[in-house]
Amino acid sequence: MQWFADAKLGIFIHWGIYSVNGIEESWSFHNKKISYEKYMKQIDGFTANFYNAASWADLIKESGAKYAVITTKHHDGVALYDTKQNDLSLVKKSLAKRDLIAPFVKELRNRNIKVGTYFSLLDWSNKDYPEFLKDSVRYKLKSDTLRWQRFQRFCQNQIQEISTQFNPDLFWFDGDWEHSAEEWQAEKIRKNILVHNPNAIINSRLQGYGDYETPEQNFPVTRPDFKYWELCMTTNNGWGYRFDDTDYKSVDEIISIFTDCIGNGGNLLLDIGPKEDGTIPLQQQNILKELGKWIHQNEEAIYATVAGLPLGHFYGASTLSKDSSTIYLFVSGKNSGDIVIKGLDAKIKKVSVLGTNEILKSKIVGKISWSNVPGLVFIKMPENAGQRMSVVKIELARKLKLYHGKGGY
Ligand code: JFZ
Repeated sequence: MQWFADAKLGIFIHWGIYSVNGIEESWSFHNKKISYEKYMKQIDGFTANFYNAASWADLIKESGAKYAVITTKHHDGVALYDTKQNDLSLVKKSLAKRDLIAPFVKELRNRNIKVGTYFSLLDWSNKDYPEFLKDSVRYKLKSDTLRWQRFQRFCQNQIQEISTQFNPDLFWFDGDWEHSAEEWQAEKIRKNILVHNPNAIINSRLQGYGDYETPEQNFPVTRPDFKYWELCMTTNNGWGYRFDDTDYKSVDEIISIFTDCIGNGGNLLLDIGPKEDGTIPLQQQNILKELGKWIHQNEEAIYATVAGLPLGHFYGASTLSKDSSTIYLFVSGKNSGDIVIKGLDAKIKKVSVLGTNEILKSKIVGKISWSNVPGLVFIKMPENAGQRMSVVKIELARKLKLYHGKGGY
């Protein structure tokens, strides 16, 4: 899990036929906003005409992400790679006429970016799959176990294809909620993946057989207690390309969310949705580039770090160097007053701003001689510390020690 813990940022890619009309991925027909037939008709309009896997990978590199996760098949059952299990792929059915995953995997590997494959276990297009529309099922699993076994074989064969064709570093499953671990044979799925690649990482959406948790869109308020986790989040409102979705998060908002994730020991998996022709919306390109600029300026506070000060010591996000002798505080660029740290029981060697190396004055306030409760640390911020979030680097004379008590006398 080490590369994952160190990666901090991943880019999620939702690409599929839903980008043709620019409607919600898979859920739009499942929830009957559009008929299944009309939804599937989008396949005729999918071209991948300007798809350039190298420039996608360049953009991801530029964003500062260390891994990417791309949809190999969403709930609609349309594969983006050349599956031999059925005909429902962009290779066989669309004008793209080629495997869209293989070139991307190659370009990621060329740039040392880890490869993640999203795969939906549930497949609302497969005739052997029980569930279909929100209020209709094809059959009851218990009433036709042979039919379900046929689907299981299909599903597991597709996972096997992905394993052998792309050898992903990370399997990002989805759609597990419609069936139990036993019904999916989750244990067997996990085992087969690890037989092929013992180092593969599996997300949690495999009914308990994964390696890390995946809160989605919803931001954790208290620090999650699982060791590894990743927040997946959209740049606007939808996962796939939606021409009417202009509700983008600002770069500053994304930086603030990102620092909060890593400050709490997690990763951010930030989503983009390319158009059917393979171009990435300009707003999303801009977000990734600007985020990358900020990350590259502050790398020291990001990649080689672990979760920062626990709740209560500092009102903001922070990270720690792995040897816990350096604290990195993330401070809004607009802040120009004092910042305060409570309960820091360690001698401060030096306080500076990352990037500019400006030295900051710090002062211990309210340390009582007869008490072992540490005083408050006040740090003077420079006026107009920076356009975006700044990082205050606190070097300690020894390893971090914190007082987390309730005061007293
Ligand atoms: C899932 C997918 O359904 C979604 O399309 C996207 O791929 C995202 C990353 O993962 O998100 C969910 C999962 C469950 C529900 C909604 C979205 N749900 O139960 O309503």
